[in-house]
Amino acid sequence: MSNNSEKTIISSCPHDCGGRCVLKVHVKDHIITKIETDDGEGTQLRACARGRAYRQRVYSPDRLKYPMKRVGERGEGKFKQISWDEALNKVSSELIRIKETYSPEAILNISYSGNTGTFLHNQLSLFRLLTMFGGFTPIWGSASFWGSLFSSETTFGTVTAGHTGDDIPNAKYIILWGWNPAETIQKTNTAHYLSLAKETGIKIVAIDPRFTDSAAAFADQWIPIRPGTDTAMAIAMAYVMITENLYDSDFLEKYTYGFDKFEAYVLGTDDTPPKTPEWAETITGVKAETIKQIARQYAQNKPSKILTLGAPGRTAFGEQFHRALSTLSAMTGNIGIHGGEPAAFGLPPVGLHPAAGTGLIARKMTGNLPEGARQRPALHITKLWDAILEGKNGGYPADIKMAYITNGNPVNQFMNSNKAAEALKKLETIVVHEQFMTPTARYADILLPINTQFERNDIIRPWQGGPYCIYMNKVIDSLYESKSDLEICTDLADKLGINGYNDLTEDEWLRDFWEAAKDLTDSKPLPDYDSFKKEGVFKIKTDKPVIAFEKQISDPENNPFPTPSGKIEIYSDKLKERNTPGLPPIPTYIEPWEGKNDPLTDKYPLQFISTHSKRRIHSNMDNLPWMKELEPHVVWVNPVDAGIRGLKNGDRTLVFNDRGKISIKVKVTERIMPGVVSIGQGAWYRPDKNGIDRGGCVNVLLKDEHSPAGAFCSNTCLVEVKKE
Ligand SMILES: Nc1nc2c(c(=O)[nH]1)N[C@H]1C(S)=C(S)[C@@H](COP(=O)(O)OP(=O)(O)OC[C@H]3O[C@@H](n4cnc5c(=O)[nH]c(N)nc54)[C@H](O)[C@@H]3O)O[C@H]1N2
Ligand SMILES: Nc1nc2c(c(=O)[nH]1)N[C@H]1C(S)=C(S)[C@@H](COP(=O)(O)OP(=O)(O)OC[C@H]3O[C@@H](n4cnc5c(=O)[nH]c(N)nc54)[C@H](O)[C@@H]3O)O[C@H]1N2
Ligand code: SF4
Ligand SMILES: [Mo]
Repeated sequence: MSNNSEKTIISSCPHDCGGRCVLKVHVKDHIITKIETDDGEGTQLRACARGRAYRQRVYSPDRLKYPMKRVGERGEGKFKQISWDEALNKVSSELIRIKETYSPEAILNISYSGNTGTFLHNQLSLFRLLTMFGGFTPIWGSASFWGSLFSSETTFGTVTAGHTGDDIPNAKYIILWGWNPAETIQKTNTAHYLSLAKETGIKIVAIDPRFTDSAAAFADQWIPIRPGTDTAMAIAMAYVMITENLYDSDFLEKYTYGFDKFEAYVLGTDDTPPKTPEWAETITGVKAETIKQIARQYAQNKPSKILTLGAPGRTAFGEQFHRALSTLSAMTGNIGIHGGEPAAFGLPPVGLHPAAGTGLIARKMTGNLPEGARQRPALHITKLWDAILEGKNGGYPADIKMAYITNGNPVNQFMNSNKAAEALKKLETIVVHEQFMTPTARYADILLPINTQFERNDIIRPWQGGPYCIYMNKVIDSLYESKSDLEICTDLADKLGINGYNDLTEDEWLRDFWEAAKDLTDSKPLPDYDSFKKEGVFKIKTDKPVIAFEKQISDPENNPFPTPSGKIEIYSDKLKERNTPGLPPIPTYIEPWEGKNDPLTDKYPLQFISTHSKRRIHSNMDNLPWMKELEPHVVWVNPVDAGIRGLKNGDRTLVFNDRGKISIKVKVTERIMPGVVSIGQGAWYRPDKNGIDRGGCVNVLLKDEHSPAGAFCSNTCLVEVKKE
């Protein structure tokens, strides 16, 4: 084919948004000219504005172009170009120095969600290198949905507990519980299935402190609720179902374990107060009558679905929220049936097995591990800054001396950005692999430029599983001097004298993965590698929606749930034994810190939530002009709260608490309930000389604390707002 002819190449976005859509990339003379999306057979996997704008990200003047070393202060962003050889010599000599002077666990690997669902190019490149080098301190905790994962494991014994999106129109009643898929992508096409449901007249309600685009587009009723109190509403719904005999006692008897203990708590026969709708009204701000109505409608319109992902559980004691919702789905027998849903982690039992990528990488690694290269004790993602500042003296497992950061923007995305900045200044060495000069990259000593997915080959599976996969074909050669994480780690392995890190080409790796995927995946047949690569998209044909726990419900004798009791565990003996404060064996409402009764409300009376934004994938794309046009970055404040503070639409305000201050314009709107304010997460941290963040990064405000099981509490926070 001549260089002049235009070609169309199939790819996708690998960042951590909930979609995995088809990008049809047009390329002419090695330049990307435009990006279209799926117009093929079957349900189309249509890209959003962010995916279609990706050309601007690839060709952004801000792309990191060559290796650099820091010449200014950490955080200042002053760097000087160096050669790859100098950069990699420095990185390898620092790795050796830190390991030999201190110990391997002095090296903290902060690699996060820059690539998710990709088989080859992801955070495992560094994970594998550092493991083969002799170990490091890893991190744990999913900012996204740890509460939900924990709940699904505890209640159902597995996280494969969701339905495919095409089951949505099978429901008779749908609750969008802190769920906004019109803006915050969950599974590709969810909004499409919700519109089908709406067209057929299915009643949809939205429970959310904000009147979201999803509520506006799909819901018949909006129920504003105080952040972090949803568990109380769910438990009061159980009260209504029990006292009005609106629950399926046969289902509970046959399939669940420990309902009687939950029932005693709900009714108050265990010496706690009864969890009446009136009790919940004072906590949640939702009228008792509304709670009764929702409980009755959910129970009486079977099959019914509660759809949620992480936001109400991204709160203090958020684990309880997910366990309470799954209990409601069990009480109504909405599990293992089409149109129902276990209100659990949304991974459906279909599609490429995740272990095809990660598992094979792990297998390849084990043959080459040096003595003692075991996994070290991990640090929770909310505790990294304290761990660096306090070390072993503060009770942390290691004294951290070096941070190696790939695929993440932790200064921006993990809580307490000001503390992050302080902590990173304390380290001896920081290495960052990035595509852009992000707030985290500004702290690097050595900053290495990474190519984009269009500059390499990969295979990707949908974020929450699903019936398709995409071959992300390389579109153009790597721009400037950029490389992939894998290429850099391969070069470093040479410098470090590590044998067997990477003896395969990209194509050989992907071929191996595909063969492993074929063996591991139930959905058969998968096409051969070469035709998959050529076609780009493989949609697994299913004759009906794929749902979780069908066998466990239709034939329970032969298919117990993978829990200790073999049943759905409303009560958990494991949690009883674990005996951790804040993790009771049944789902209960526990009052969050920084909630409406916290004495701190005297100083900071507003509850603050941070939502995922339609113009960014976390912090990715904050710097793209096309995305800036899509939505202004503002704080939402209700007219009542604005009135008290003399704020008018468009005023510049300070949103603040003891942890930090953000300067941001206000949107005065009834789309948020009184007493609550919100800002889209992901804007880049840009502190001025007075320490006021001019970029609008929400994590300046958030407390670096996690819930007892590890949930990330980014919707638990108190602030005040005033005119700047
Ligand atoms: N307050 C608050 N904080 C939050 C949230 C919230 O709702 N509120 N949400 C949380 C959630 S759910 C999540 S998942 C986290 C996300 O946390 P992060 O994963 O830290 O966030 P991203 O902004 O996606 O950062 C990924 C970075 O990887 C870079 N990158 C992309 N591709 C590559 C690559 O191939 N190699 C390398 N080396 N880098 C690459 C991108 O440029 C980007 O800067 O944020 C969490 N933080
Ligand atoms: N466009 C876009 N899509 C994304 C992402 C992105 O960055 N951009 N990130 C992806 C990732 S990694 C994740 S984890 C998911 C996150 O997915 P979600 O957690 O579902 O998304 P959020 O936007 O944080 O929150 C959804 C809704 O919950 C509401 N909410 C907040 N706190 C509470 C509460 O206490 N109670 C109730 N009832 N509602 C509450 C918010 O107002 C918001 O409308 O999104 C994914 N999809
Ligand atoms: S950003 Fe997410 S929703 Fe948008 S096109 Fe890419 S994968 Fe799809
Ligand atoms: Mo996430």
